[in-house]
Amino acid sequence: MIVSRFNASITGALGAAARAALLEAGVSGSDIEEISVPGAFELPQAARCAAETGRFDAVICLGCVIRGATPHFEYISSAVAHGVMEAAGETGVPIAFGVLTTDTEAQAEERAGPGRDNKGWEAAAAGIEMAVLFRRLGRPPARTPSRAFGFEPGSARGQES
Ligand code: INI
Repeated sequence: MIVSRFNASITGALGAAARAALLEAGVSGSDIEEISVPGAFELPQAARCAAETGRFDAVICLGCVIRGATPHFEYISSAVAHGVMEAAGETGVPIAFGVLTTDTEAQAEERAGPGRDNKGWEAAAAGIEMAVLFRRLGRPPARTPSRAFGFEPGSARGQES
């Protein structure tokens, strides 16, 4: 997973929830690689780079953009969403979008709290589901040794076919 350091208390909570979701799904801790980037704007660049290595069954992008007084928010949010979609389309690797775009810090905190409503958890669950789906559709597993999701299709709890 790729975690942005901007608004670090929020993104740290997203990262912890994403990791918990992966572990609960049966992913081994040693197969989860965490990559840190400065801000949300850098997420798609790092996601593309990670996806192109062929080592990852899925990439999970986690960040938090909070609206300020300038149009900066719109530029970053839009660039990140488009960049993630483009990187996923062009690399063929599922890339989950766990980037909060909120008006206030309080709204971000609400979405980064404990439990399965945490958007990091949701992004990790989406990443797993897409990786399993791609495998079912015939995509070969990530190159070994994989440091991503070391699971076989259907082996993750809740993903049995
Ligand atoms: N990056 C964020 O992840 N969230 C923000 O709210 C934010 N704001 O508000 O500026 C932000 N800016 C940094 C940006 O993502 C890049 O790291 C920076 O522009 C360097 O490329």
